[in-house]
Amino acid sequence: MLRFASGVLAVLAAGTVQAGETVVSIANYRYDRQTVVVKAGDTVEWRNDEKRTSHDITFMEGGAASERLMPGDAFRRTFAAPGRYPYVCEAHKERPEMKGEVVVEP
Ligand SMILES: [Cu+2]
Repeated sequence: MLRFASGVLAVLAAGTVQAGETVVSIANYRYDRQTVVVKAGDTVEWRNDEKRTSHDITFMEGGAASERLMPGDAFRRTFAAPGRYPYVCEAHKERPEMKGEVVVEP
């Protein structure tokens, strides 16, 4: 019970994860989850957890792309409309682990 309570406090203190938000960590030249499924209106956050490599998130449909994310940087996008949103890291798109997809359910 104590352990559970302190875990909750740690999450709140970090202040990064809120209800309706999904985090994709980037490390070792890969997105840690290649497919994430969310609901319309949800926000996805990508976080560069590398030591020294920068990455980006570039959506295939165009229009939305992150800046080049330096280590420690994060990018967020809120998905209003249901659909499939494939993306790559433009800088490393030849790597299969640097591709991902957000599936937005109604
Ligand atoms: Cu990359």
